[in-house]
Amino acid sequence: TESSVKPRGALIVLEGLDRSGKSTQCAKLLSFLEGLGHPTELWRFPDRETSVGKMISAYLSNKSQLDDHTIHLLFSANRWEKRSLMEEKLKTGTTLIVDRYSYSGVAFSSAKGLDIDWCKAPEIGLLAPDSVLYLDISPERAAERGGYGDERYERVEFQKKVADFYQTLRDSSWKIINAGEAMEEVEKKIQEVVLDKVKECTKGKPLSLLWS
Ligand code: FDM
Ligand code: MG
Repeated sequence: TESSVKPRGALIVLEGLDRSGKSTQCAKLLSFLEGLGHPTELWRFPDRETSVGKMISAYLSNKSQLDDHTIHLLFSANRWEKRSLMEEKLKTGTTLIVDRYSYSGVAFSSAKGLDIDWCKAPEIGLLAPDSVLYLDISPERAAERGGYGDERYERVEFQKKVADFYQTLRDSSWKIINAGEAMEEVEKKIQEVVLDKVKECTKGKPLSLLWS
């Protein structure tokens, strides 16, 4: 059909442990794509600006306590409240670079002991990324990188469990980037993968939904 060949923006997700370099690489990728003239925005989850996001932020900084299921659903709600804007941006040609998405949601909550299928369920129907780039670093090396802050989850033992669940979640479409390499190397690898995807989406690659 005519609409299926409409050019659109690409949904690019970066995932990885805390201190894997996601935020730095997201910022670099944004200026790279902008420099090539592609309309691009950088998003992150949790989006701490919304009212749901403020509850999440209070929880992460240990200012509030919440049941594990409750905070899981808030993280998911935080993605749902941005879903329609996300679709609109993509359909009007803006590429979105997203720093963490549903995979963080499932990996972190499963690492606490919640059932993985229960964790996936509220993500069903969100937009599926065109590309997931996983910045791969060992929990020990990540911890050496200037150490962690005071937020919940920033502990090596916990991050090890998160890494195991990321492993369970990944499929053959994920691009595993060795995040232990020099920053410039990581940057170049990400650029290659992402440019291909941006081109596919320009040619009308259809949007699909999680969880697939
Ligand atoms: N996190 C992030 C979750 O537990 N679930 C989610 O759905 C998302 C998006 O929140 F420890 C965790 C991962 C991390 C923390 O993320 C805050 P940032 O990227 O450090 O802001
Ligand atoms: Mg953090």
